[in-house]
Amino acid sequence: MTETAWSPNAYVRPPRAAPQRRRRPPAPSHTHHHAPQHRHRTIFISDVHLGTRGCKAELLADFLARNSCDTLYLVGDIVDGWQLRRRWYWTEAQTRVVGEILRKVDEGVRVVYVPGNHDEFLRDYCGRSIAGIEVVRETIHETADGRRLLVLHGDQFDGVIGYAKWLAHVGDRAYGAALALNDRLHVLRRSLGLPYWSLSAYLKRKVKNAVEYVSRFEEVVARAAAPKGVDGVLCGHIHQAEIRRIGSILYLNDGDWVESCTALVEDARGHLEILRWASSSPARDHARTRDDAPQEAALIPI
Ligand SMILES: [Mn+2]
Repeated sequence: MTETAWSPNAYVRPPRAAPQRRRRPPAPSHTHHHAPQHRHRTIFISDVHLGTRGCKAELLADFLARNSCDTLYLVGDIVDGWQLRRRWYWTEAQTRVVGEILRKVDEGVRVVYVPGNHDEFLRDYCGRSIAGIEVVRETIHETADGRRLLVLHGDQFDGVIGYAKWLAHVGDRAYGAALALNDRLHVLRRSLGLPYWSLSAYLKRKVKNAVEYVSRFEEVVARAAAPKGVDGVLCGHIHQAEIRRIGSILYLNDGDWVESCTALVEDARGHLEILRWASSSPARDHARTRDDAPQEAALIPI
């Protein structure tokens, strides 16, 4: 038999003739390296927050195993140093994410790490290479069709935005939960003789602020990029994937792997698009039950 069907049952790992020359990361048992690969020129991901419960490590390991590229950009907040200082939270799936990234390095993929505010401890190593990964403060990516994109995390603009950054995380889900809580709160306040106060109305105002925060962030980033003579800017930080033109600048955000599970990908012709892995992956249902904590995800600060 010359052809082997690539089904999990038919595949038998051939015996190794000689010891491997290069030490490889442990092979993840649940991801499917023989599965069809989605081929990209470039993959951008950020805001993975490894070390937190909110991190969708299962989905990300699956995404990395099934998507190949020439260059992988890690656009900050990949490891959550803030969280790890408080309490160590690490799972097998998170180890697999690290393994999949190192596997790409071994396969010859150029991996570039632009540290964010949660992994700012890595900013001390900018200009160095760690485990084959280039660490840089910010960089320029040139697309296949010759456009120049400034790549940075985005936290440097927090100070000029003027909205509390945690508001960006008060989403619809928290609002829905608040509506249910609102009635019970009302009963409690009445029994204590307190006047009516609407938690849901309070949060609705906050959500409106969150929307304003996001659009303001996008405008501030685009405005900062314009004088640098680039065609666009790519960042993360606010956990909101986006591709839109702001003035003369193409604003791109690759989203996050805490809530939306998004990556930004470029194809061989320079076409850029947002990839939403959670809604397209067969691993989704599996991951939802094992590696998901939606109520905590909303609490991770950007
Ligand atoms: Mn950040």
